[in-house]
Amino acid sequence: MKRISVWLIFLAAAFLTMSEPVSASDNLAKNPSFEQVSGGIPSDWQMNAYVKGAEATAFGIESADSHSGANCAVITNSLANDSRYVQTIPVKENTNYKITCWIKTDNVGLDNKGANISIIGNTVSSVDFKGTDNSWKNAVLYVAAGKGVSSMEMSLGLGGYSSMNTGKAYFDDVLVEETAGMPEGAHTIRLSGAENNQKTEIKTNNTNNGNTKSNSYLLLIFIVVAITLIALVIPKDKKRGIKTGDSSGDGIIGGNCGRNEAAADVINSDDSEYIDDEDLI
Ligand SMILES: [Ca+2]
Repeated sequence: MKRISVWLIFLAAAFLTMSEPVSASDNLAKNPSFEQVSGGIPSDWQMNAYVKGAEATAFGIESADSHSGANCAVITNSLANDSRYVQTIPVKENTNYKITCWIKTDNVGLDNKGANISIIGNTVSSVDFKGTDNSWKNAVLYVAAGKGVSSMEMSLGLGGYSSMNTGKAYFDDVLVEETAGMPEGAHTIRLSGAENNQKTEIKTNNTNNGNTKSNSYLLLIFIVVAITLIALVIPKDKKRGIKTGDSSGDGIIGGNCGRNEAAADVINSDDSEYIDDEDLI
């Protein structure tokens, strides 16, 4: 029984170790705190604006007073514009997601759409922040991914469709995670229909999830088989020890004779059990 206990502890520890990375990757956003920067631009984020050109909008990274870490992302609309950072997020169909982001604003126009979270192709957004507010505020947007939806184009923007705006907006610490339910009255977007965009990326992501699940199933099967084998082998060892001791005195650990006996047990376990019982009588 001692050996079984040791094996069970070892296998349980191995299972827990393999399971841990799944819960560690809950945030689906890449570079969510804008700490990875390449050429002054945050990695893994795309930038676009309705009015093109640096005279209309400047994108960049600032290090003073970020919400966390060294950096936050900034959009400055010198001319009225609908401008944004965009990242493609792979999603599973019929699954709900919660997106949150910390935002602050500087001299954003009060009459049009302020700084917000949205999904490209939808006019609904999170609450939008305007005016000048040096304290970080949390914006929240829920997304219900319906049947056939495999990705969403998440946007952190200043201004919106037919509601272009001026001013400066700061973004930091984006969190995209699956959620079980969506609160009544929350800002919510419902995505539906098959989307063909980002097929390759989604496929890779789904495959990874599949592999993780397959690994867990394989490990469970391995544990069950291992426990069964241990449970079968230990009683046989005990019986063999009694039998061998009665007839030859060789013991369980022996030469070819011992191995042949073990092989016979495997080939015809029913007969072996019968003979063992007779011997014991
Ligand atoms: Ca940061």
